[in-house]
Order: sequence, then structure tokens, then C-alpha cells
Amino acid sequence: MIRTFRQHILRKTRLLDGLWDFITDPGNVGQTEAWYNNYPSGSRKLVVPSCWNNELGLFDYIGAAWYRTYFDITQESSIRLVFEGILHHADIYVDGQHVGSHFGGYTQFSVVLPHLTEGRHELIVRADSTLDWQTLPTDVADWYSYGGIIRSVELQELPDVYIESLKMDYQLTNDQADISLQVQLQSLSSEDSEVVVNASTEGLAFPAAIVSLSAGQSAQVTLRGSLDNVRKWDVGRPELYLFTVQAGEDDYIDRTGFRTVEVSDGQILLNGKKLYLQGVNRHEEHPEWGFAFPPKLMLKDLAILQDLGCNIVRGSHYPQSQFWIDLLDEHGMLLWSEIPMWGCFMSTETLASPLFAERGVRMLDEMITRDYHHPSIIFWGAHNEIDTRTQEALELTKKFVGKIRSMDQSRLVTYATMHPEEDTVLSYFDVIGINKYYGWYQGSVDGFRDMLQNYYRNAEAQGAGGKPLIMSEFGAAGIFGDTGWEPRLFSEDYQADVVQQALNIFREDSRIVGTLIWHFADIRVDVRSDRPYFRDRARSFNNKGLLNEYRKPKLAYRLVKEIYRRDQ
Ligand code: ADA
Repeated sequence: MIRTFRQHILRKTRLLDGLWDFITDPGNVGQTEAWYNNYPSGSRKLVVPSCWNNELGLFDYIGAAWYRTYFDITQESSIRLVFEGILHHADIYVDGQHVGSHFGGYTQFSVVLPHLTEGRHELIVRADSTLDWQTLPTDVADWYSYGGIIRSVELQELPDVYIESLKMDYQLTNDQADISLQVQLQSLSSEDSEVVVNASTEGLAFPAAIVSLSAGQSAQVTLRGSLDNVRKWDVGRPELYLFTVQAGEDDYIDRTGFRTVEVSDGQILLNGKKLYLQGVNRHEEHPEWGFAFPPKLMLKDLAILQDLGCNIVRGSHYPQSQFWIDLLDEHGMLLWSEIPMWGCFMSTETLASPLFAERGVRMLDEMITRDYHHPSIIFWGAHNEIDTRTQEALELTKKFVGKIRSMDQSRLVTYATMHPEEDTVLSYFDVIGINKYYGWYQGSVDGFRDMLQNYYRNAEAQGAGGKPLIMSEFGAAGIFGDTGWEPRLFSEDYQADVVQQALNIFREDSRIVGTLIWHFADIRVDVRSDRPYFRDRARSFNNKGLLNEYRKPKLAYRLVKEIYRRDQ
């Protein structure tokens, strides 16, 4: 996949990115009709990865589309096709056979095709961007309804016994790390096999293991070892260790950093030291690329975050691309990662839907499995702005938080509440995030003071009084270039005033351990003529960015930079 380092040296991999055949299927007539009948007149080429809505004539298109490409293999081999992100429902066909499907636009999935014959093969993807009240996000989300294959597609050639997955865990005692590597192996062979599994990292070779696999079966082995004098990963000190696992003819390379994260006495401690979080919410979105955000621009976004004085970014509101998270690891920048829960604040019907809950749990599983090794991630976000005053929200919280904790005890679990004064789920979390917009949707900026007092009372009453608190969203819209002498609504001046005053209030309150401004840069919003939502989004953008959509700084950016950099 698109990572900043190579994950395989022995296993042959290649990207299938590039120009694919493409056709929309608004009537859902199926590939034969939509595709072959219209080809070549009704079809076009589209770059993978990209969003179709960034192409002429497709701006508004929500629905199904067909993609086609071909790949060659020079001798019979087993292959794995890895899809890093397809919005939102995906069906995969190889040589006319349906070989897999997936729901969830921001998490990766793959299909394994054993013993494919030598020669040319046809790969067809049906992508459907339709959302409804039971999808994550729902069909009402404050970002653009893009569709398409938004992240890379990779082809891997697998040997008969291959490494299905690697899970690295460690226990830090001072500067000694006790490490375990859980290696999952899979056989595609019709015969029993035996493989030697080796692993190493800088300064440590793990004792090898010999694993026997029955034909076509899987097996698991855990390698253990200790590393002394480990260099700890920290904010601005990105010490990383590369691990190479080899099993027979296959290999798997991954990376981690050693660090501890915990909550103590109302504070967040990273490597035992108190942490004050300064950050922003960031969508991985750009008006020209949509969610197919190019790696080159990620480097620029990261440089801007560093310039602003941030030590954390919230990946609002979905798992972001692996390349981005690799960059955060490499630059010592923290990440709050979450699944796309948006649009559940108006009714509890969605929260009560078993299908919705099942999809959410699966996404949490896919997010945590994919990103488990990144030291930059310190929070898993369970949900954003659901009605946490209700029984339905409580039940869903139990499911989601239970799922997260069952998979990962090394990170903190958080969420963003919009009902801090009446919230009933506080006790399930390690850290509480509050989203409030005083100075924009509600009253004046001073309203934050009363809200915070009410929140503290509510938290005390629920036995959650000592939990660290992050202001996870606040801000105001400011249209880039609209400046003047008076702070009018929607001007850069007004936005800068709100953000500056809010930050000053939060910094006086010792129970607040961090601020995440809404948001990094302006994003496109889906303001359709037939929909009642987001009518206040001038230009059809959410204009609360400290930068505009092309990453040009507004006045608020300069003021926040002064504040964020003051204490560094
Ligand atoms: C919410 C939501 C954000 C955004 C913001 C706003 O807090 O979580 O995604 O929609 O409001 O701009 O109103």
C-alpha cells in the first residue's frame, strides 16, 4: 500500500493505480448493460485513486459506478488484492466472478485468489456511494458526498504459505521493552508444510520458530524477545523501530515506536510526563482531489500543523490514510483516530439499529487492526455528537467501547459529546471531548464558562469528575479574504475573535488538558437544493478552517499560532 516504507521485500507487490475504465450506473442496471452496451461511447477513463465528483459533469453524482482494469501474471500464482479505501459499498469481480464485497469507505479490505492462472485477468469494481440512515456516516454529514476508489489498490503475489497478519505488543519497564510478535500464517497449499519463522529489529533477533501447517489451514505463532535501552517515541522525538518477519518465502515489515500513554490525576501522561494537547481537527479533503488526498499535499499539511505549533491532530471524522499516519509517526505528531459517526444527533432511531451498530463495530475492528502499531495514535474515538442523553446512546457506547478495549488496552478511549451538561456515558471513557460552539451557534463566547461549570457538576454526579477534558471542537466560520474594521459574522476578524477568546478561557481552566480547534482547513459540504441541511454553509463550504481549502492562512491561523507557540 502507499506507506512511507516498504512492507515487503520478498513478497512481490505492485500498485494497480492509474487509468481505469469507468462508467456510472444511475439506474442500477448492472455491469452488462451499464458497461458493455455503453462502451466505448458512454464510458470514460478515471484515475485510481480519485473521487469521481471532481470530474466534469459528475459533481453531484451519488450512486453506483463500475471500474475496470486488467492485470497480468507471468506464471500461476496466488494473489491478494488490497483495496485501501472505496466509498462506500464495494463489490469486486475477477474474470467475471464475484470475489468479495465490503462496506465502509475509509477502511482497507482485501481478497485472496488462490492459484490464478498465468496471463491477463480482468478486475472490475462496483463502487456505490449511496448512504442512508443506517450507514456510517449517515446520509446527513457535514462533508461532501464523494464517491470512488479513493485510495490505492495493490496486487500482492503470495507464496503457498504466507503471513496473513502481524500483531506487535510490548510492555515497557523503564527503558526495557518486552516484545511479543503474533504472526498469523495461512497455507494455500494442497500439502502439509513446515516453515521457519524469523524476526528481527534493530539490536534484537527473536529466537526462530518452526511451524507446521496442514494443507489449506492457518496457524499462529508468537515470538518473544526483550530490548534494552529503548529510545522512546515522543512528541517531536519520533524514535521508530522497524520489525522484519520472515516465514519461509514470505516476509512482512512493520514499524512501531515505544511509548506509554496513561491517565493519572486528571492528566494525560505520555512516557510519564504531563501532556498539554494543542491541535486542530482535520479532514483529509481537498477541493480538487476530494478524499483522494495526494501524498505530496500531506507533507505540506503536516508542515503547516508544525508551523502552527500543534502536537496533535484529530482525524475527523474517519480513519485517515496510512501514508498520513506514517508521516505523523515520523514527525512525532499525535493523532486521535475515529470511525465516521456523523448524523446521529437528530434521532435515536439510527443508534438503535442493529445493522448500524454492527457496521460500527466492524469499522472499529478494521481501524484498530490496520493502525495498531502507530505510536502517533493515542486516542481511539468511539463516536462523535450522538445524543448521549439517551438509553440508545448508552447501549451503543457499551458496544463500541467494549469492542475497542477488547482489541487494545494500550491507548485511551475518548469521544466527542455535544451534551456535556446532561451526558450519561461519561464513565465509560478515559478522556472526555466536548464539542461546543459558543460565539457561533450558541450565544457569546463567555457561554463556555457556564457550560464548563455545568459539565463539571454533571461529571461529579456521575463519578467521572476526575477525567481529563479536551475541548474537541469549537470555532466559527470566517470567509477567507473577508476582513474589515468590525468583526462581522463570517468575517476573518469575527472568527479570529471567537477562537482567540475561547482559547484564553480554556487555558485558564486547569481541568482542560487540550484544545482541538474546528478546524484545520475549509472543506466542501453537500448543500443540495432539495435538502434542508447546512443552508448556513456559504460557498457550500464549512468555512471554520484556520486556512481556506487551498491552505491559505486566515487571521485566526496567525493568532492561534501565537498562542500555541507561546508555551513551547
Ligand atoms: C460538529 C461536527 C463537525 C462540524 C461542526 C460544525 O461539531 O462534529 O463535523 O459539522 O459541528 O461546523 O458545525
